[in-house]
Amino acid sequence: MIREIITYPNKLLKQKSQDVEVFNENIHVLLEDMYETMMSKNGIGLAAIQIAEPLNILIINLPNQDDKQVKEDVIEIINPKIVDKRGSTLYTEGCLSVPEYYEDVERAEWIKVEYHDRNGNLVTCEYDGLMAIAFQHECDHLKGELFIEKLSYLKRKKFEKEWKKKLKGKK
Ligand code: Y12
Ligand code: CO
Repeated sequence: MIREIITYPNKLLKQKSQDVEVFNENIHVLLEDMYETMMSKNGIGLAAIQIAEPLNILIINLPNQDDKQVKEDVIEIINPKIVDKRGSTLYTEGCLSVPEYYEDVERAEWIKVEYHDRNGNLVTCEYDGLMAIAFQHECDHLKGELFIEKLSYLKRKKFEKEWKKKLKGKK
């Protein structure tokens, strides 16, 4: 089922998510909902809190070599931990909870992570490139943080002004 994506400045986005304790059918249904919701908006990553579910769950589905997103490539990530990180890289990020806004963000270039899959199996992986960036962006959602909080003071001020104007225009 396609769910509503909550957008900035909804306070729920500031909430810290909780670990999944039981890997049951409810979690599988939530993962399917997240996938349908993300695909419906052409996203490549989504955290559960973005559909108002405060659980440590995220999905990432990067385009393949043919620039296509295929469901077989979706990575379902539960209770993630970034256990090591190195280097730094700059990438122009976007977020389905801050639609139509993109800005450069600095992140670690390489990360080592641990997480559980949908059946509770522990996975250890190393990522770089876009996957490392997406993973860090989504993990921030689980801590109640958005990429706009990483902007410089002046960029954030400009963003807030533009966002207020945009929200007023929607009334
Ligand atoms: C690199 C940087 C950030 C991420 C996090 C995941 N971000 C997204 O998936 C962003 C998707 C996005 C999609 C949009 O398109 C539609 O909504 C149709 C979009 O455009 C508009 O809002 C108009 C903005 C962002 C992963 C990797
Ligand atoms: Co986001």
